[in-house]
Amino acid sequence: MQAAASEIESLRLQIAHHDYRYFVLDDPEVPDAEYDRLMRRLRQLEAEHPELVTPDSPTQRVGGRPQDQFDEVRHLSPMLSLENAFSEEDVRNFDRRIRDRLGGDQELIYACEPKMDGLAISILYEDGLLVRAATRGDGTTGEDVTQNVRTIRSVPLRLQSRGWPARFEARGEVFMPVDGFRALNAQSEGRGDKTFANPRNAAAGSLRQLDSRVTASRPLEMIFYGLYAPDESTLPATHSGRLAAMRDWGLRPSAEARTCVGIDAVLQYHDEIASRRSLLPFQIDGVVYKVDRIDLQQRLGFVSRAPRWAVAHKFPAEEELTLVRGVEWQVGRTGALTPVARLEPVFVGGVTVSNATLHNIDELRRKDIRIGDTVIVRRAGDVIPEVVSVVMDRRAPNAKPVELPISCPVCGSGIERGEGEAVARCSGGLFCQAQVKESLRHFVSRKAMDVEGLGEKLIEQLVDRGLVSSADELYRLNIEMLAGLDRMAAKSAANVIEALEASKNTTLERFLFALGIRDVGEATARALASHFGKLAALMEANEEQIQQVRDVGPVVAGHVHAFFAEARNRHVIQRLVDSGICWPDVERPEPLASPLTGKTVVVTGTLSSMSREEAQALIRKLGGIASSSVSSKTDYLIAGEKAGSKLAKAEKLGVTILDEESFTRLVSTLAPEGD
Ligand code: 9MJ
Repeated sequence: MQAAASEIESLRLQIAHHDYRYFVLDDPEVPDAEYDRLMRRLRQLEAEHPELVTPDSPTQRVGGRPQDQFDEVRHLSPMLSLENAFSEEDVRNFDRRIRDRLGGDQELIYACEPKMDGLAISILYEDGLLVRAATRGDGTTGEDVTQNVRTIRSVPLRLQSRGWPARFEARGEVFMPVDGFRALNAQSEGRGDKTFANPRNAAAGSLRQLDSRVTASRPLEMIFYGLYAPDESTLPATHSGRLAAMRDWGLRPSAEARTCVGIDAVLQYHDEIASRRSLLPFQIDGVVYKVDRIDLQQRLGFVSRAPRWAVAHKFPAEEELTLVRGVEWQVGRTGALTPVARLEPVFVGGVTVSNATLHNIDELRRKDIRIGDTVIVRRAGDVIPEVVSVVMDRRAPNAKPVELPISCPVCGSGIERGEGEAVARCSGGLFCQAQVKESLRHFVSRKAMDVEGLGEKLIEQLVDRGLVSSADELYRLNIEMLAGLDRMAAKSAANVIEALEASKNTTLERFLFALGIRDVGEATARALASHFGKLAALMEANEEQIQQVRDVGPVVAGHVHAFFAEARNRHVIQRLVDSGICWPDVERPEPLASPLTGKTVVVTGTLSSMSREEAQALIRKLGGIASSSVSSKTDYLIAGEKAGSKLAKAEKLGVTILDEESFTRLVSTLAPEGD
């Protein structure tokens, strides 16, 4: 019994220490497996000795039965709110005001920290043990959410023993990191449950659970930024000192907290955090500045509930409400129809937004966006604005559902939608002016043929006036044809012609990318160019041969093959080449002469020395064709562990079968070192 008690105590101390290393220092000492082993042992001992279980044991985070309601709690001292500043000027005024009040002309030291966008929580610790946790409520009384806060693993149930006051409240923000929020929503969506509009709502919803087992399943975290003890004299004399003390005790402050001397340094801190805002793993809605010295804080005092010594410098909101005025369909280069919401202009994320992409019809249906709806619009960092969700409470009875058009809004051709595909497409091809314009824009873009000065407006005019309907016709333009267009002086016309001329010297990969073959981005264009070396070789290749290119699967190979099979495309390519477009030969390592040269090889089962993909890459390097299905054309089958139906089929067809050892022996004598 005595032995069990002391082992239990030792395990709890070790676990608390590892929690501290992991959550506070972000520097774990042991692998997860060791931590899990300690927890398992503790659970086992506690099961054998239930009388030794105490509430601060790490096994006791999830409480007993669900509660009926949350009790009211009175905070030891009121929980404060913060005054807001929205501009540099507001912040400078704040600094001037308090310096005037303090009557000195010295620069002040400010403690600066991100303003977490979560829920303010106050936790009462007595003799180092978590005894109570409460929401802010009206500032004086809040709701008792102890059972739920106990489930948050970055909140210690027992403090590291390092000189904390016998009784104090630690204050901070409970929040849900963005990754956890996304995963939670994906899970809910998979189950057909309702999703949360943002991490803040998700954190609030998770803390408001009457069943703490639900809260325990949510990825909540807590960051601490305040301390209140009945006896102030026991606490450090600065805010930054208090954050450091809390960190020592196991209460994690923000890793971004800094002190700044003077308001210029404070504003610099603001800009620095603002520029990293979208990279942080959690959402923040501003930065908070606090006079660092507590004696000065006390001299400054409060106006109603807000301290004079602190201010929240808010970032422009990343989410705002606005109205959907209409939904239009844009036709892309490959005919894909993208619904775009026309919005009542709204200032969000630092810019005025009046359009937002709705991606595709499925997304539009899933979010159930209707014309006339009030929606949440989000713009974070440099990301394209998006409609997050509809505010259903505000839906008007006459809100109009959006339908996929039956014909292309630009050319009137039929709309096609492949089985199981999210994207609907205009079937008009190059008959559709929208597709022509988009493909020309792509053709001349920087990473494609890089024709400087040939912008969207000019392409629009060229197509609308019937001067150009395919890429090859760009190279038949002359100065006279251009000079007649709107806003086209003789000089700029000459520049465009010159840029077109200059673009003729290109590379095969740029040319392939410029053609705008479906699913062929820069990387695939590069892979195709280096694999085939010559345009003619690619144009004559069959699908199986195209699939031999690194990272090209059957779908892309199908698109590439279909593109070159189309007479109109071959014609355009011929004319482009005739107009003088050229590129240097692609340097390509000659495939080694090997027993696999020209042979069709299938890999099946699990290989111990490499993955199946690696084996296929080796086969290609040795001049073989890596195929995925066994047929009478298969020359070799490489069979690893647990080979199944392919092995059986190969045996039946009399295909030569190599085991892993024979295969590795073969390639080790032939494959050059490295890649
Ligand atoms: C947040 N939300 O991150 C305060 N806050 O200080 C920080 N909130 C605060 N400080 C006094 N970092 C009242 C509220």
